[in-house]
Amino acid sequence: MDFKIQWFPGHMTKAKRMMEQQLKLVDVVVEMLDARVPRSSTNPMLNQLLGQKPKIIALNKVDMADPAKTEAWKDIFKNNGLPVCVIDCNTGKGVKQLVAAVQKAAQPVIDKWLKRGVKNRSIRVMIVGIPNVGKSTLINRLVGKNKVLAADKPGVTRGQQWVTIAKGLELLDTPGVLWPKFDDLQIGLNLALTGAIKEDVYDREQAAWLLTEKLIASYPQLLKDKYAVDFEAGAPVQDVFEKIAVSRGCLKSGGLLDLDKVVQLVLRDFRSGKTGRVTLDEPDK
Ligand SMILES: Nc1nc2c(ncn2[C@@H]2O[C@H](COP(=O)(O)OP(=O)(O)OP(=O)(O)O)[C@@H](O)[C@H]2O)c(=O)[nH]1
Ligand SMILES: [Mg+2]
Repeated sequence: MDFKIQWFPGHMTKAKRMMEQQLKLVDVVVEMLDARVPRSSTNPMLNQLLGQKPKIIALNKVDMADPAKTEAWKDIFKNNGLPVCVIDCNTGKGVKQLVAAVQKAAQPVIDKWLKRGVKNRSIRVMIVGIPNVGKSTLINRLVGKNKVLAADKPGVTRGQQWVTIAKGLELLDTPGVLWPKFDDLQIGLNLALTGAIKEDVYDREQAAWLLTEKLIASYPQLLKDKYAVDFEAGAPVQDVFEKIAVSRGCLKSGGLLDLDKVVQLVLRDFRSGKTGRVTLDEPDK
């Protein structure tokens, strides 16, 4: 597979440097991952930056992910010794458990302060993750109002912002960070499909094509139900696109099928979870 992304390493380097500086100020780090792509959304540089600092994994957007695979991913993180919380920031499911996990992870630090006679210092938590994963939405959930800006496009949060979420708990919202190079092109594709990368830096047609290939192989029924089409196991993408075009009336003047429209449709439906609950990263690999 050859899926290219036009990249801007300069911007990413700056974000990484900012993250490094802020890390010194915090007690616990929450790495928010997209439950549809838990592997692809893990920052490969983070562990090295963290050193001994406790980290908690928050698998977000579980409402859009495949429930069985989410369970499997949860076990993988647990088996690697990482506390993991499964959350849905749109409804607030799992958010309380995440706060409890943060408090637990911070306990050793609190004990250390107490020994030194420091009593009322707040726990400082930093939330990191790829663009558009839901970091700001989580913070708004925790404070119960729209304290920070959140929207469905990557790159919404620009600067760092501290928010007090409860007595003794302060949270730092950070801009989404990606890394300069993907080890595997599949990672770039998965991040593009789930909305961490702006549409204008990759080939949408190719992305839609590869997504549909995956859906035909792993979630054929979802495609059939969503677009009211039928196809054989392993059907070519071209055929499925044409069937969707017919079913959805995607036509150009003269009655030709408008496959560009199908490309938009397939990508938009997937990104917003309308295709159904899909996990792109297989837990067994
Ligand atoms: N379905 C679903 N959508 C969510 C969930 N959490 C957040 N979102 C949506 O994801 C989009 C991005 O949310 P933000 O909170 O702005 O993401 P962010 O991580 O702060 O993004 P940047 O600031 O760009 O790094 C918004 O449209 C949210 O409504 C969730 O659990 N489920
Ligand atoms: Mg944000």
